[in-house]
Amino acid sequence: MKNKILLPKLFFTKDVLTGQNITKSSRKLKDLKGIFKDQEAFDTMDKETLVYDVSSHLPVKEDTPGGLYFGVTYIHPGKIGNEYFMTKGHFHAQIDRAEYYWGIQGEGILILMDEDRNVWGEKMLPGSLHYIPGRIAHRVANVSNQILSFGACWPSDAGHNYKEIAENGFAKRLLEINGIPNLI
Ligand code: M6P
Ligand code: ZN
Repeated sequence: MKNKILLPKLFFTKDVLTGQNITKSSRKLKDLKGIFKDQEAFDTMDKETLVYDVSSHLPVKEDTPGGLYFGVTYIHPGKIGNEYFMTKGHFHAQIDRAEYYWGIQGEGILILMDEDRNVWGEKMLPGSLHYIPGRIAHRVANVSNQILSFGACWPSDAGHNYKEIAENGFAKRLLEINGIPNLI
C-alpha cells in the first residue's frame, strides 16, 4: 500500500453507483402493505409492482460509530388511488442522527415529521440538497411521471426505526388533488 496511488473503488456517475461492495435492495408493493390510504386501490394492484430500489455502499458494519453510509434511491412513478408512490419512511433508531438527501432526477416531495407529529414537505428537484436533522422522520414521494432518483448519506450507527411509522404513519399524506400534490 505504501506510496501507491490506487484506482478509485467506486464511481457515482449521474445517478448510478458502481464499483466494489454495492448492496442493492428493492421494495415492491407487497413490502409496503398498510402504508397507503386507499386499501381498495391497493388490493387491485399487482403486488409484484416495483416501487423503489436502493443501491448503497455500506463500508462498515451496521451500528459502527463514526462511519458513513451512502445510497441512491430510485422511486418509480405511480399512485395508489391518488397517493403517490413513496418510501416507507423512518425515524433513525438512534433518533438524534441526521442525514443528507439530494435530488438527482425527477421531481418529488421530501415529507418530514417531528416527534410532535408536525408534518411539512420540501420540494425535491435535480440539484436540491436537504439536510434532515436528527429526531425528524423522513419519507420521499415521487410526484413526477419519470423515475425520481435521490442520493442519501447517513451515519452508520443511525439505524432505521420503521415500527413507529408502521404503527402510526405520518400525520399527513401527500395526495394528488386536481393534478397537484397536497399535504393533507
Ligand atoms: C435512503 C436512505 C436509506 C433508506 C432509503 C429508503 O437511501 O435514507 O437509509 O433505507 O432511502 O427509504 P426507507 O428505508 O424509508 O424505505
Ligand atoms: Zn434516514
